[in-house]
Amino acid sequence: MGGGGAALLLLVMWAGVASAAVYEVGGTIGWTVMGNPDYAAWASSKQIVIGDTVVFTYNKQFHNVLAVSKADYKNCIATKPTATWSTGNDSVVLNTTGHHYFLCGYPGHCAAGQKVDIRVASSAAPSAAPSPTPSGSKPSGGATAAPSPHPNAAPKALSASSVAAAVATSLLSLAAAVLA
Ligand SMILES: [Cu+2]
Repeated sequence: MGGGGAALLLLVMWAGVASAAVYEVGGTIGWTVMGNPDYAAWASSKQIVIGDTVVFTYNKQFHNVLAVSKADYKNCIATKPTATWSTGNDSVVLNTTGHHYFLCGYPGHCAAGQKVDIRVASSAAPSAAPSPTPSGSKPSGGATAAPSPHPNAAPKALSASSVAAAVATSLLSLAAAVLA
């Protein structure tokens, strides 16, 4: 049982490392001009690597997302984007390394700061492994901490035979303990 729990834990950890990360542009503020969002600070706080996704969340009545060149990013030129998104909830997968420049095409928004320069690295730096161990997580190694992997076993009423089997099993383990 303990071995199974450990294997499950390893599988979960492996999945967490292997899957690409998803980042909400601007964090909880989202993609906007309200509240003086600092997208440069947001971008520099993230370590975005190839294959990761950034999500732009905004009111599509007032904003959109344009991918632009470095020069157009600098000068807030929205007339020749290389790509455009306008659903209000746009996921952009970053499949190439280097800088990815985005801005809002609505008049004045880019100039007001609604622009972001996202730098995509080829892989995470070795010193910064993506392991945000949340405080209050389970103590290491313990079958007791893991939730039961058999949720459908719980509601089943104990039949006489299963009780007998359980009794027999505990007797066996008691005998084993005594004999050991
Ligand atoms: Cu806008």
